[in-house]
Amino acid sequence: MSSMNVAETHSEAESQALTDGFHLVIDALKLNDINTIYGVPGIPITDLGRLAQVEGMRVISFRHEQHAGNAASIAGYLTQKPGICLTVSAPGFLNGLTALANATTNCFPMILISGSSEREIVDLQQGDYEEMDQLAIAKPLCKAAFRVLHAEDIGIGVARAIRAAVSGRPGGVYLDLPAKLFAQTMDSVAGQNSLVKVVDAAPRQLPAPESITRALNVLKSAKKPLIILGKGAAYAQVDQTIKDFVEKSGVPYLPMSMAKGLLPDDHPQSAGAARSLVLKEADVVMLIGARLNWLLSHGKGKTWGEPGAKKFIQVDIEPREMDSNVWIAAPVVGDIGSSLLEMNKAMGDKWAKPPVDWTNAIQERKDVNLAKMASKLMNNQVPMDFHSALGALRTIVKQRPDTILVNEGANTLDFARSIIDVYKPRKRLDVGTWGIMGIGMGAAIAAAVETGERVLAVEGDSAFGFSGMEIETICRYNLPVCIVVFNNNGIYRGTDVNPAGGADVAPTVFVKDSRYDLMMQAFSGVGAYVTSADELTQAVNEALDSGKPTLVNAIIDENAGTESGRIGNLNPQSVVTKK
Ligand code: ADP
Ligand code: TZD
Ligand code: MG
Repeated sequence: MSSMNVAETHSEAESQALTDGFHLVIDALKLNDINTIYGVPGIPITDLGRLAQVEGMRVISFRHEQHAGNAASIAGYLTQKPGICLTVSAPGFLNGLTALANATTNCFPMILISGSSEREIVDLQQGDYEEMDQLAIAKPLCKAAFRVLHAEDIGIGVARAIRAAVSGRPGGVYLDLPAKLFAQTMDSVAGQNSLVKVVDAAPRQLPAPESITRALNVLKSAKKPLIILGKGAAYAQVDQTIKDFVEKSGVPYLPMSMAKGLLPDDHPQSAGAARSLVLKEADVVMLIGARLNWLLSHGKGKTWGEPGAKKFIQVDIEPREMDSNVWIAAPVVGDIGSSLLEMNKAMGDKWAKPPVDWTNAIQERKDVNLAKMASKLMNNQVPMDFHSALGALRTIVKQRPDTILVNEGANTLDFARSIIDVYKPRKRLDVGTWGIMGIGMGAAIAAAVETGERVLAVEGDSAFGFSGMEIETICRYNLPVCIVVFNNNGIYRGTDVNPAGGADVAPTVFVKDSRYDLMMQAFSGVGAYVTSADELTQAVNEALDSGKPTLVNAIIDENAGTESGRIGNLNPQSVVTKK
């Protein structure tokens, strides 16, 4: 009888097998093919990271949450699955929040999952460990924010977060998981049944047929048409459809910085090297996954020539983007894949190419500008200027078109954007819509982790500093990242002096000749110090051959840069005359 009892108790325990909040979060993510977490451990999520590793997830642990968040957002951009950033309460959450807001601004899908303190204490403001009403603070800074209080709701909470992040215009989502949730238990079968595998998380959005006809009529009427491709077009991963459309139409196109490579930058229809001409002169401009924000001077003003002389066509998934800055004559609201597919069909095989006057004028301008640039690129002077250093990197990227280029800084950004050609889609990651410094190492890490490709991060010395400590993360995971720091001793240039003549240096100036290469060596990475284009070429090629974490400290003439790179015009002028 006693043995009988033992057996019964045993089977009862089996049928009562339990799961908990930790496991349900991990199972919910894995069920939706999310297999990587970027984060920083601590109370209450340390065990979540450990258990995620046990369950076969890749957990990339950073030195600061902002960079983990930037990595998650770039993972989202590259894969169309929301990147996951995992943070601790209040301060960790706030560190991640910048990245969440930046992701939302850039239309990148990510989910910031943050542990939080006890609701009862937080809501009475009784001073809990890392107390903060995180949900309320996140809400205005992201696309959607949710909190899960009960283990049986984890599946639904994760599903809602995924849908909110990737459907329609993608963006950042906040998921608040209070400490108590993780230890809550429930029957494991019921737990598994509570999970949701999201079906069709980002449904196609078919454009209205009349919007397609309207758009093509406007395009057909153009004498000087122009297409502008934005990073929404790169995100959409419909590369062939876009190429077909651009080539069928014969219309010159301009890629926004992260759309470079959707068609190779040396494509005959690229108007990249005649940017000011085409923006000013075009009579019909078709925007595909690009917004008329500050990066395009809001579609008006001097850049755009004669006021009211242009008609705009805009293809975007977000209806409210239309008319946000100027009148859109032909809005096409739909996903880019479906919209361009319809247009390709409707254009047939006899679509008339744009007038040759227009395409010839563009070609002439391109030839002049490219010749002007070419003469500056090839020289081996010491110290390097931006052109000689970038000329070397331009050649390397041409030889290695699969390399993912990460780029931030002011002059370092602006020069690299126009000098380094990109040959394949989603191979250029940069400061995005905000022009934010600090995306560098997070983007580089995510690019390496998500694609397995070599990564070349071209960084201003100031830009690098924002996320520089993550080189330890790069070394720890042995990622094939080569960082080139454009060391010009400061922000924009290294020559400013304190106008008051005091002991402090000017606000834009750093320690002269800083040895960023030695930082890398401190973590057993490869550090190189180079002063000429030839040395730079050699160091970067070695890094990309070996795949070893490398930092190349590239000495750039400290006089070479200009204030704010190419956006100095955005600096307000002081109206108070100095005494
Ligand atoms: P850029 O900075 O390169 O000009 P933006 O970030 O300003 O690009 O614009 C990207 C646009 O692409 C956003 O308006 C977004 O709504 C849109 N978008 C993103 N994904 C898609 C998609 N799959 N289909 C259509 N539009 C999209
Ligand atoms: N802080 C953040 C988060 N983003 C910013 N864009 C800035 C500050 C302001 N800023 C720029 O816009 S560029 C830049 C800063 C600090 C650095 C430029 O210096 P650099 O590049 O060394 O990176 P160059 O090549 O010297 O111009
Ligand atoms: Mg600098």
